[in-house]
Amino acid sequence: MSTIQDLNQRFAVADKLVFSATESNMPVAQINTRLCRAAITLQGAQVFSWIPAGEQEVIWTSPQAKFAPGKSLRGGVPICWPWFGPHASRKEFPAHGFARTVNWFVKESRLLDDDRVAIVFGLEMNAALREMWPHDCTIEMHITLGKTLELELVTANNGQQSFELGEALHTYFTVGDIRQVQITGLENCVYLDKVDAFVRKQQSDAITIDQEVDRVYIDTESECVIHDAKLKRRIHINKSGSRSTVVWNPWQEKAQAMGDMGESGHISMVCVESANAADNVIHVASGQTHRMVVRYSVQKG
Ligand code: TA6
Repeated sequence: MSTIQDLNQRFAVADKLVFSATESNMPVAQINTRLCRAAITLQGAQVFSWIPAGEQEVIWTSPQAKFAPGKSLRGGVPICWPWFGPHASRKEFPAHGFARTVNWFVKESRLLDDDRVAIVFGLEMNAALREMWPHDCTIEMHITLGKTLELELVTANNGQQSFELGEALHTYFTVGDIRQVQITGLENCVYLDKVDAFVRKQQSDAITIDQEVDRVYIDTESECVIHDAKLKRRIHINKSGSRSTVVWNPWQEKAQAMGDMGESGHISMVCVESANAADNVIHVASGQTHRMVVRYSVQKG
C-alpha cells in the first residue's frame, strides 16, 4: 500500500485534494474546494463525508463508526460488490461482498475546469479475493465531487466466461428526523420485504418510516427524492445501470444490537441504495463492461 507521502506526491491537487491518515493509520483523501468538502477512505474507496457549499452534511457516518483495517465502516457510501447481502452459497463469505473492507489504490486524480475534483480508484484482485471471486475482471470506482456527487462503479469482464454480479452503493444519508422524511420515486414498484420473509409487495404511496424498513425495490431506474422537512431540503438520487433500489432503516432495537450506530443513530439516517440485487443481478458476458452511475444533488426547501 502507498504511503501518505507517496499518495500526496502522485495524486494531491494543490490544497484541494490532499491525503492524510486516520488515528488507525488508514489513508483518507480530503477534498476541500469552493464547491464542497468531502472525505474518502482508501479502504473500500468509501466516501464518508460530502458537504456541498452552503449545505449541511449529506452523507451520514455514525459517531460510533470504527475506522479499522478490514472492518466495515458504519455509514458513508459502502460499495457492496460482487454480491449483495449474503453470498448465494458460501455463508462464510462476507456479507455484501469484500470490496468495502479491502484497500483500493488511486489510479488517477484531476481537477476539472469547473473546479470539481475527480478521482479514480482501482481494486487489485489478489489471490485471497480470487478464491471468493474466481473471475478475470477489473473494477473501478470513479468519484467526482462538487455541488453534486457522482459515483460510477465500473466492472469489466476480461475473462472467457460470463459471471453474475450483485452490487450496491449502500449510501447512508443524513436526515433531520427520519419521522419527518418522505421518500418519493418508488410508488407502484414491487419490492421484496426483508422484514417479512422476502414477501413481494407493491408500494402505493411515498415511503415514510416509523419502524424497521428493509426493502429491495426491483425493476426500477427511477429518480428517488428524500424530502426532509426538518432540514428543509431535498436530496435527489439519479441513476443509470441500476435496476434495484434498496431502502433501509434498522430502527431502534436492531440499531442498538448493531453496536456501532450511536445512541439514536436510526433517527438521523436513511439508506437509499442504488443497486442490482435479487431479480436484477447483472449477467456480465465475456468482454463486456457494466457501469452503474449514481448522482446525488441537494435542493433547499
Ligand atoms: O441494505 C440493507 C441491508 O442489506 C440490511 O439487510 C442490513 O443488514 C444492512 O444492509 C447493513 O448490513 P451490514 O452488513 O453493513 O451490517
